[in-house]
Amino acid sequence: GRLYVNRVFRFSAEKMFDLLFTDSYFSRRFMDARKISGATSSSWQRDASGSMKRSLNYTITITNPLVGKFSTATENQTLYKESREGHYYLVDSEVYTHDVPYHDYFYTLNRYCIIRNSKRKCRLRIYTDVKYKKQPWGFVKSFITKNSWSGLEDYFRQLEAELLEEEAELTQGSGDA
Ligand code: YK8
Repeated sequence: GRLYVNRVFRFSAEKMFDLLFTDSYFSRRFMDARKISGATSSSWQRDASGSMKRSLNYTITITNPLVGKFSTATENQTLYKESREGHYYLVDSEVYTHDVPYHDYFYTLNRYCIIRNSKRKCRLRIYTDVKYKKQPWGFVKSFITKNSWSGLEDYFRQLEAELLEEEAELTQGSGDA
């Protein structure tokens, strides 16, 4: 896998969780910017193992010329019970893109780790891996992996940039920059 984001932000761990994993103004605006439309999400619900789960459905717009312009997608998120509110959040997110070539072979696993640094600082780490449900031919596999990395890199680079902008806006208002 790859580590796409690994950085300290000047807002609390709790704030980071709210921005990324609730129906926040930030996440809605980010989806608009990425042309992700028709999003529906369930609320966080505890499962039998004690972890929290929710799922999202949406339509993504794809810029890769090898693929159709749109695909529906499902994202299943797990907030592990090892998480500690305000201190440490571990979220795994499995993303299935239903309408791309070879969609039945692979999905993407994004692991988000938010760690409290101080009252108003946290570290965000995002680790990504392309997972296979069945083994495709070698050349198909490298094709899928290569095309996934480029799309993911672009996505997380923009997410990091938008978070930095949010940070700038928040610190401006509080006068302790
Ligand atoms: C989530 C991973 C692969 C997929 C795409 C498929 C290439 C198909 C390969 C063929 C288009 C928002 C991606 C990037 C679409 C976007 C997905 C996003 C960014 C040619 C063999 C959607 C995070 C996420 C996870 C997986 C990404 C897809 O929050 O290349």
